[in-house]
Amino acid sequence: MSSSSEPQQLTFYRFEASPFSHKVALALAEAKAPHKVCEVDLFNKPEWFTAKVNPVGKCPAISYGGPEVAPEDPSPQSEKIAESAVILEFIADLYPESGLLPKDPVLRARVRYFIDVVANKLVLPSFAFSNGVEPYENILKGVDAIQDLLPETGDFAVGDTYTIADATLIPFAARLQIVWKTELGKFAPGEGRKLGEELQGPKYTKFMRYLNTMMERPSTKATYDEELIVALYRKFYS
Ligand SMILES: N[C@@H](CCC(=O)N[C@@H](CS)C(=O)NCC(=O)O)C(=O)O
Repeated sequence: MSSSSEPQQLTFYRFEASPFSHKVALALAEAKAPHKVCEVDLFNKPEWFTAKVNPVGKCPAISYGGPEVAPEDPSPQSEKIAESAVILEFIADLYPESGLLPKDPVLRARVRYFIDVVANKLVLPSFAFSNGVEPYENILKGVDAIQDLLPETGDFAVGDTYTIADATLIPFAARLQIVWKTELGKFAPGEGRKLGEELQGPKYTKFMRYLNTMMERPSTKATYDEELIVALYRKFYS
């Protein structure tokens, strides 16, 4: 595939309810990046997806460049890119003026450090709690670490603009609310509610202020369908 400074066709293969796909949806929305969406049914994964898009079979993935073709039959001339963290950096590189990755090297390092903390200290404990293998206290430790990084004032995770650090945190932070509202998960009854009580208590004011602000942001509203996710959790945990 030839490279060019003008963004080319981009097809986003997603499973809408997935937080990893949500990261990419947020970055595309914030960059105002023209793209096509192809929903992949992960419960009934189509053969073409693994054969032609992502051999690992996971969403999100994108195809970039090459001719305009049907998403189910991507061109061999397009680049196929997987892994949400890689795709987010790619979108930031395609749209440098979006500010998704700041130009300043120090801010770039802070964005990447923030992303590392979210991945290791919030995402892993959140899945472990929902699968009934770790207590919610491990999530709170992750939120502590994130809260320490959040600024005292201002809306964003790092610096003065929306970055891929925000697009990485919001999908998982938003889904914590579903855990405490619905108690859907393999944890003991009442544990989800206790998590919610802790997070809405005085210790986590800064984190909740950040989250509430981000939930009102147009890119979040355009990409987050709580009912759809609750329906998936019901299917998954029943
Ligand atoms: N590390 C990957 C994780 C993606 C992932 O686990 N996606 C799940 C949906 S939440 C998936 O596609 N699962 C289907 C499968 O594993 O077959 C990323 O960040 O993109």
